Amino acid sequence: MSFTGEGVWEAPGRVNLIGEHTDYNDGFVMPFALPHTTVATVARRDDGVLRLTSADMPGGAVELHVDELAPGGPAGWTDYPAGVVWALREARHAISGADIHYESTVPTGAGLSSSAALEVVTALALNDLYELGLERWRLARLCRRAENVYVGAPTGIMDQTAAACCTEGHALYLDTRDLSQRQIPFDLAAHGLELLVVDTRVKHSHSDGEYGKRRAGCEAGAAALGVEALRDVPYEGLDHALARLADPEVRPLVRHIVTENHRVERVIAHLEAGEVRAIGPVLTEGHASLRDDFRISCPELDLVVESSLAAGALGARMTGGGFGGSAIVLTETSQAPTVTKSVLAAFETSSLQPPRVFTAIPSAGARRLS
Ligand code: GAF
Repeated sequence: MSFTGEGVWEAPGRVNLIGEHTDYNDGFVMPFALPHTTVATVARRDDGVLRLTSADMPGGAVELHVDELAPGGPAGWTDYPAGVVWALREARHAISGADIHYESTVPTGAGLSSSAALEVVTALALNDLYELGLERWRLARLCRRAENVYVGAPTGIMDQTAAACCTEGHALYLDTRDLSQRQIPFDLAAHGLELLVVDTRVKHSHSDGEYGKRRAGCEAGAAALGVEALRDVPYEGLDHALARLADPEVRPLVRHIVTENHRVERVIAHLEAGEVRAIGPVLTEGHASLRDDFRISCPELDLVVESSLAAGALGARMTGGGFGGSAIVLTETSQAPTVTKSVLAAFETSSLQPPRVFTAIPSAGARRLS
């Protein structure tokens, strides 16, 4: 640490329980925050300098001038906080500089939204220090703009909203069209259940371009069907909609989005009825749809799903953007060691590096610590 900040803030990583790739289709998502967080120690500056350091990144301090920030700058971890400052200033908030030091326990490259944690902790700290008075959903929107325009990643708004708005013991049901939200109680331990996160520790190199292609395919589907977004295709009208789509590449993308939105609603209904075990098969169905229709799984993620189900897990699916990263596994707490052993053994048999397995505890969203 090279300075004493005016305050300390943190923002979490997330897993998504259900609702994958629906967020850029105006659809529904259901993430919850992990206890893993990015902590930022922050002090204001009035000389126009943004000085960034990280305990986790080599290379020492990076100094940028806030009035020179522009999309297309140097690629690297500092793009995320710099993008947030750029987005705040673009929205006419007078940020005149800051010293920020980061330390993070959010695994990077694991599909657990370490970049959104970095963005949101920066936005929240500057919101407080500069007394901007922006609501959390607005901060999430600015962070998404930083990611889309400054960083250049065409993501939706799920991850930033999860980091900004999740609350302890809940999953966040978010309608990504109007950003309305509901906190859904999600206390698996009280039901004798556990949700494991299995980080495969692989990231397939084509992931970035493929995300954009899926997004473009969904937009082509919406245009062909004459709707604003695929969210507007009703589940009951899916067969009719599919019959109207000429492009065989687009059809399965549309089927995934429409069925996935329906799966979010089914999961909510089960949770609200106290039928927590019943969400397992819905999660597994979601994985099959991501694997076969959206085609963003990979052998390692499929192996987690197959080996955990074979050992008695109630449901399993990949989570996040895909092509590597993490899967989630719902299991009876009593079965968790057997399920974990089965997954580890399957990876060993396939000569893959051992995945990292931990229990997901629904945790707090971004907050000021001191
Ligand atoms: C990534 C993106 F950042 C999110 O916006 C979302 O689309 C997700 O992939 C897939 O559901 O995490």
